[in-house]
Amino acid sequence: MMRVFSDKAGGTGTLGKRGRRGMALLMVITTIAVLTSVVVEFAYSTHVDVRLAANARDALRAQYLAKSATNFARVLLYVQSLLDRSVGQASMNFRVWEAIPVHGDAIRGFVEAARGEEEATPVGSLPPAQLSQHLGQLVPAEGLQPFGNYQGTFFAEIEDEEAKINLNKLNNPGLSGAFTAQLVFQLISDERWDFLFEEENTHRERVTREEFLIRIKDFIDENEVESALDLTLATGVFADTASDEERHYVRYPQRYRPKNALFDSMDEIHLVAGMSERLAAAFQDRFTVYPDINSKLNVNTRDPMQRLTILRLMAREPHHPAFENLYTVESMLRELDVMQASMPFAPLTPQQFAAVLQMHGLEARQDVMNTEFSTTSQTYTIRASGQAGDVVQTITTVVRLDGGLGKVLYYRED
Ligand SMILES: [Ca+2]
Repeated sequence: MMRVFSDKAGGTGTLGKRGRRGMALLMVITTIAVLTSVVVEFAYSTHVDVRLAANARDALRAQYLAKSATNFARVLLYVQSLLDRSVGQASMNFRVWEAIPVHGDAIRGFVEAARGEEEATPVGSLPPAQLSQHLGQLVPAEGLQPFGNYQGTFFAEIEDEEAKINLNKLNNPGLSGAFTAQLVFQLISDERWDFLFEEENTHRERVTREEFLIRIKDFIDENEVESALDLTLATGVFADTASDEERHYVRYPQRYRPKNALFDSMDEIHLVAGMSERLAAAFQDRFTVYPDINSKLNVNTRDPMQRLTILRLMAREPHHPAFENLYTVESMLRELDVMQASMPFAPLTPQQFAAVLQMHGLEARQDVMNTEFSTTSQTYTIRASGQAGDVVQTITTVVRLDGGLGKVLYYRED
């Protein structure tokens, strides 16, 4: 290379030497620039790789922390089922899953207290655990983190599914089906929901409150004709008509048919004709499809709107003027709060709701008192979260208690 340059520089006499030096400097600078960009690129991609690996590690940790939270919650619900089975002794009526929080810090504190303070080891102070020498051999115990030592945190919320209105019960032809239809209608008839029944969904459809009930019933019932609704009847509020229920589904861009079987998950609610995202979102916390079709509505809900719905449906006159009087309604709800506060983790009973009605001069229906309402539940949703570093993983599990840790009806990792 030098020869090439010297050949070129040869004719320029005294300037040749300086020209060669300048050229060499230029080459050195160029080389350094190229090398710098390569090194920076390498450092950057290494940094990204490290971050990716750390993220993957945290995601895995968070996932297992969320699984731990789910398992803790399931144990708690198992304890609840043992307590529920010994009902009869009033003293055993205790909502243990409401009293004990599933929270990583609380559990860690408990574990450390049980182990004794002098043994408490700060997280990360131990060397990493050894691996087993050969596949299938036990991992040596020394160096392992003791139980309760982990990085990150977890917690779980438990929801009582049987305190929500079971939409699958609309398919029940007897008193229970009629009662469920009245419950749903009562809940959605509040005027604050007017806008949901006035706006169009993405298919430019609009449904009335009655149509909303009919579409849900037709989606799950076995037959293929549209139903008519008469909420004044005590049983059989839905009657068959001559028109075809499928006509509401065939005009969709992706045609499908009503399921004609009970809902298996709340996600299926979105498939019902005329449903909008906002309509589904407004009621998804108050409706359920998971409990047994014969299970009763648990009166133990913290939702004032749901409590008012129960009071109304329990009253002999659901449209009594007392329910339109804001002062009376607030007084009834406050009375329930007082009862709840006097025994925080004991379940409220249908009889207590009836007593509140009586205090306000209303009479309770005796026919539904024990056939439609209950104080215990078998079906629960566990919303568990695990957090490690910046990563949060959540797991939603619906379990129905069966004497053991329960049967999983729905499972979803996000
Ligand atoms: Ca049907």
